[in-house]
Amino acid sequence: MSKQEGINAISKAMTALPAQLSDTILKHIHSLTDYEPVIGIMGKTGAGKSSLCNALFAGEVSPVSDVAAGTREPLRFRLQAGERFMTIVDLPGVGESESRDAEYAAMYRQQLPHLDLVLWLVKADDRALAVDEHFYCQIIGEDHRHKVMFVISQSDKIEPVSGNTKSLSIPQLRSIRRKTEILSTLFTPVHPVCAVSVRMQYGITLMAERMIRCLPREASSPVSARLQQPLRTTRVKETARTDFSEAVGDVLDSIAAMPFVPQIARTVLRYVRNAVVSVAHVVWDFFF
Ligand SMILES: Nc1nc2c(ncn2[C@@H]2O[C@H](COP(=O)(O)OP(=O)(O)OP(=O)(O)O)[C@@H](O)[C@H]2O)c(=O)[nH]1
Ligand SMILES: [Mg+2]
Repeated sequence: MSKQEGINAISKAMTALPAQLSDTILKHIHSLTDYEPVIGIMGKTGAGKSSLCNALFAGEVSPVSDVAAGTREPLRFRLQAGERFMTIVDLPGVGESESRDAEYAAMYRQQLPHLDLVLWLVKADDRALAVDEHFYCQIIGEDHRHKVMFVISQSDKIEPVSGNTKSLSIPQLRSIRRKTEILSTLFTPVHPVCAVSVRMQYGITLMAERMIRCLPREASSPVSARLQQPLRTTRVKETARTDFSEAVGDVLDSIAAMPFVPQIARTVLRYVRNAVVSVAHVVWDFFF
């Protein structure tokens, strides 16, 4: 299956449009298929950020900037899987000194608009949540909270820890549910709180499915393509497929709304819109 075949199929659904207009639309669809997502990751040091990224995403990781130890700059990693790229930004600050709040606020104001989603890890046995709450309230502006997804990490470390190294015990699962409720109350997050353990491979599939649902339309398919193979579940693919076809619909709508488009072309555009969206839905596999 090649990308070109997908493009051809979409192009066929637009034969009624003037060539110039369908070319413009195809160019936009091309850039949707090439979109390079950017995911931020936050949490205190040792929360399990690197471990979770490795559990979620496949591919070669290369640091983009090497920053000297001690400097608190976001670390960018570019992840390559085949011809596809994704960027992970390791964001500093949580649990550090309040005296640097102004500095962090400025850094986050600069970073957040460029991130598709931020995974915020809270270690299961970390009770110093006031620090996270302070940071969330002071540093992450209201208008970016929809980009934050809270994840309870290292769930196997929650009390009561047993000798079992394969799965969480029933009392631990109960503690996890309580911790989830505590975080939900404390942060009133836009998205549901997830719990994972990389060590025990607990909760990762569900977390990945929710992450795909939290992502903006244009980002869910490219992120799904970079997930570890077992995490590319039917649900992940269906969410991504629908998002992609709706993003294609958005392209047509925005072009139909442009002032230079002649009335007649606008009418044809509205007429073919749903057919194009349906084709995009079907040919998703050619792209991702
Ligand atoms: N028991 C257990 N340990 C884990 C889990 N995930 C990570 N760890 C361990 O926790 C430690 C910290 O994990 P990292 O992934 O390096 O954490 P980090 O947030 O990237 O840390 P910094 O980059 O230093 O901020 C490592 O020793 C991991 O092996 C988990 O699910 N369960
Ligand atoms: Mg790390």
